[in-house]
Amino acid sequence: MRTPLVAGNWKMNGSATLAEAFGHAFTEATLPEGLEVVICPPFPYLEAAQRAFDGTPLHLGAQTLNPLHSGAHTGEVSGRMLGEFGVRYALVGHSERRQLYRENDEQVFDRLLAALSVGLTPALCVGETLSERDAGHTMEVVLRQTGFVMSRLEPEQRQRIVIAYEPVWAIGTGRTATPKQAQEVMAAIREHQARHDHELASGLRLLYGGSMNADNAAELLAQPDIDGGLVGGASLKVDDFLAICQSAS
Ligand code: G2H
Repeated sequence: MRTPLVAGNWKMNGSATLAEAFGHAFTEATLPEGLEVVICPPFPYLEAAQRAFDGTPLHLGAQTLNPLHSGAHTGEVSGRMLGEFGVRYALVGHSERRQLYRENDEQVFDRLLAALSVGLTPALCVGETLSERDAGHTMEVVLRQTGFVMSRLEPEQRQRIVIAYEPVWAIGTGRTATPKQAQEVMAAIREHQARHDHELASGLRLLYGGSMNADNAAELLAQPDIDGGLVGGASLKVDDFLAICQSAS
């Protein structure tokens, strides 16, 4: 049995006040049994969020981390520092990091390793662009991105990661992958891993991300290979995010 997970990625949005609102709402909320819920706020709000989420089912995640523990890297934040704020998860390889900050597969892998080394659960984001989909290269791109990381990890490390499939054309566009499209790619990711390690593949948590909202979440989350969601825009509204969490079971 895979533990379902819904993670909110605030990106460069939100506030300490929003973190407090989430804390209040989730103190009272009834969630599906066993569901893990994570919020990834911008770094400056981590402390406020840690305080606000205390005693609630909400866990903290980071949107990125530096591959190193410390050093002369102006503007960067290490996994060890994140751990001091109770952070448990870290996104790596989000398409915005790959596109806007030129992160390549090697750099994504280094960040993921850094997360594992300090006990954080990395959520590896993968996904194809619209032109790659139109050219029929979806599977090739997604399996290359996942394979690059998985093939370099020890078996024990592979069990500690989560993979988020986020088609780039569905991110922040309001254009969601259909449940069938998402399921198809996510089943392929699992099948590909199963060729190497069946047990690992059946325990691997796969999240869908890309314009998930309160209206489309239930159908997406009902797909057999979708174990949760990575939610951007809709994670900035308490009621919408709560509704998405409640539709996961
Ligand atoms: C994909 C997702 C969250 P949104 O980036 O990672 O964002 O739900 O706004 O498409």
